[in-house]
Amino acid sequence: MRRLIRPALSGLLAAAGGIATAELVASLVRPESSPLVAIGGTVIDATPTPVKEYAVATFGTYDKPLLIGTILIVLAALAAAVGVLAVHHRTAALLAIGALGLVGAAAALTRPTARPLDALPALLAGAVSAGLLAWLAPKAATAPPPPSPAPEAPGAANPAGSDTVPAAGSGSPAAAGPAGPAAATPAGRAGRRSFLIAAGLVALGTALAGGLAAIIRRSGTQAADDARDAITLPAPTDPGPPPLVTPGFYTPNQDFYRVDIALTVPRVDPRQWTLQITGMVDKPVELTFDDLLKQPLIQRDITLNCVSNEVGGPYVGNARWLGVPLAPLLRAAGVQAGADQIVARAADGITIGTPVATVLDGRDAMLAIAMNGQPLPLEHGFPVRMITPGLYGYVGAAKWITALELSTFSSFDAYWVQRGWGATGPVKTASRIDRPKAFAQLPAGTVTVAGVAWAQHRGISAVEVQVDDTPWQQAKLLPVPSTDTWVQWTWDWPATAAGSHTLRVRAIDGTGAVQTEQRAEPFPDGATGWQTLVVTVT
Ligand SMILES: Nc1nc2c(c(=O)[nH]1)N[C@H]1C(S)=C(S)[C@@H](COP(=O)(O)O)O[C@H]1N2
Ligand SMILES: [Mo]
Repeated sequence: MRRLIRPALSGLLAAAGGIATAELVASLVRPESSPLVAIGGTVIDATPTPVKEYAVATFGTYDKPLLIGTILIVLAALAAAVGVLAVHHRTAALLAIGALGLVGAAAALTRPTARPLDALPALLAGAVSAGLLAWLAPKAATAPPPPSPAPEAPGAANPAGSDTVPAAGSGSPAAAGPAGPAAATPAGRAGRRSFLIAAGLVALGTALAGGLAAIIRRSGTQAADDARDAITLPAPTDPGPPPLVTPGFYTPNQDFYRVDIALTVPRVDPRQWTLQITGMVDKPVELTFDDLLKQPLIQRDITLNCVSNEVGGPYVGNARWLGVPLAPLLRAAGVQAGADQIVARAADGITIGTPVATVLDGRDAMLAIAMNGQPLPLEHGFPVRMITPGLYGYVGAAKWITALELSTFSSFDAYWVQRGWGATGPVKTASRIDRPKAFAQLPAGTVTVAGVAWAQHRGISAVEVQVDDTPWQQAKLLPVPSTDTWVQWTWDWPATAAGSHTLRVRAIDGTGAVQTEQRAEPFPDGATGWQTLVVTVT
């Protein structure tokens, strides 16, 4: 076993050196061309929906670091195996490590946003790794521990001049240690030293390249941040209702949930950015960011939520958006008869299909450029994203958009629809208890039960709370600017009876429909069911 350590280590170091080189080159060329990002993206696209659901539900925003971590672990295991393979089959090992580079290049080239140069980092990773392995492998093999002297021949002397390390294979950990009592032969020691020096050099180079890549990458984000800071937001032509002052009504940008497939946040330069409106239109349009800022702007409060949100879950937020109404832009382009889907294309390669009807029916569907008074944060779609009140994000809220193509639902399935999710994605009525928390211990007395409820564009007409099996109680609804936002509700519970109690909430939407009790998983078109939690009154 011990004799495999150095070969495995040489495989690991060779791969690490290659990956660090690739990261460095990718940071200079394009962050999306990193083989780790490309392979990660390929894995995300190929992951079966239930697994993806599980990952989002279980790991939340940590799903991405976890994915990259897993890929690194798999690569490390493969690299160690290749290092061991190099002991007896050097050529095969070099080919295998080169092949890993080709896999990375294939992943990079098949990404939806691929450019030919994206293959470069992965190809370099393969070549550098193979070169490093070719250099390290002989050194790792110079001093393989010999078989331990057979116990039957305790007297057998170490053959003089052997370049092996006597007794190193005996199984005693100390024996192989640098200060082990069984001293290495001079040649064995020299071999080990040359391996350690080489390994140290590769480790150092890897750390330097990796560190430099991280610094360059950060400066790239900085450039996008600077472009964002340089934007002066125009005042809205139509400012909408005045902002609400109720705490918690708006979700601060830094707390706003984030769900997307982008392993690196796209960095779109607004000065280079254009939006194409093409497909089934009479007059295709191309707009620059400045063109967009010159359009009449509306300001609206709109709640956004994710179809993957579980009952009681966190993937919902409310913000004040500033943007260009989409309907007039579409009308100017002249939507042709039969076009029922707007396919948004985005810088992360995704496609999001929005029903034309929802955009043209008078609701405030917009191309948003600001969120809560700030240009869109990079993670939330800078410079321009769509917001469609009443639709889940995966059908109505494409971030980092670059093109809108008028099309039909029968001729094109967008990204999530290809993966089995519903095509039109209207939000379902939902309600959530934010206070008290599940399993809270509450002193007897009046307990304020509070939360939010949403049914964007239909609105919420009532929220009811039930304690155990007692009659449903009307919660008080706080004011809202429109039907497009969540509604904050509170109800004072006279919690007098000590013991365990079940709290339940349900909402009634603006059409009078009661939120269904029927439990449904998020897949394929949104979770349903009443949130229920248990608390103890003491
Ligand atoms: N370009 C792009 N836009 C996207 C997505 C994405 O993966 N890529 N995810 C969508 C989903 S599923 C949701 S719920 C919302 C989330 O928007 P947020 O991250 O700003 O909250 O963005 C939508 N727009
Ligand atoms: Mo979503």
